[in-house]
Amino acid sequence: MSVAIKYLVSCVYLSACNSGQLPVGASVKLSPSEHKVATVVNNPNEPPVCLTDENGSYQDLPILISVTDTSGTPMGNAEVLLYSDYSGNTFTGPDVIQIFADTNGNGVVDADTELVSGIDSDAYKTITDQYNGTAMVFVRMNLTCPYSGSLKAFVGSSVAQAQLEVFLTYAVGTVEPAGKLQ
Ligand SMILES: [Ca+2]
Repeated sequence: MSVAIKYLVSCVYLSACNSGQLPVGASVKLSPSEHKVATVVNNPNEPPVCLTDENGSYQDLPILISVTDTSGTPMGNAEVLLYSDYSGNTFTGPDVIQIFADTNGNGVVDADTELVSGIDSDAYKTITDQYNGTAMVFVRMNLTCPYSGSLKAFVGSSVAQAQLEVFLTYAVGTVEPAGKLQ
């Protein structure tokens, strides 16, 4: 049996011969690449603290991951590694940014079963769709305190970041303190 035929036969059994074999020059992109949210301070004398319990507020943001080859063609079956700042598995303080995988495909976060950035979570890996070269995750941004962090995606030697920020604004009629709260 020739080498070529052996390769074809093994492909039949493995079904995804190109998975994990990225050509040099694969490129990853995150959309949106930036998201900033204002949180209102009603009493400037009480700096906000991060609330991660049921009293906290949050926003869920879908982020599209796209992988292309050197000619810009969508690349399917590419493995993407995802990390976030201030998550349970990357930070010792309150996990104000959480990554969720919509594993049941209903288009929204199911917090009890879809968290992939918890304190015990391994680094999250996802695979791009074989036809359009994309994948999607949700980030849950806690809105109770200010921070600036990012979601980072790695594919081979390519890195993309989505900047995620919550900043303070002061309610009308309040006097902004002289020092910056952040
Ligand atoms: Ca879901």
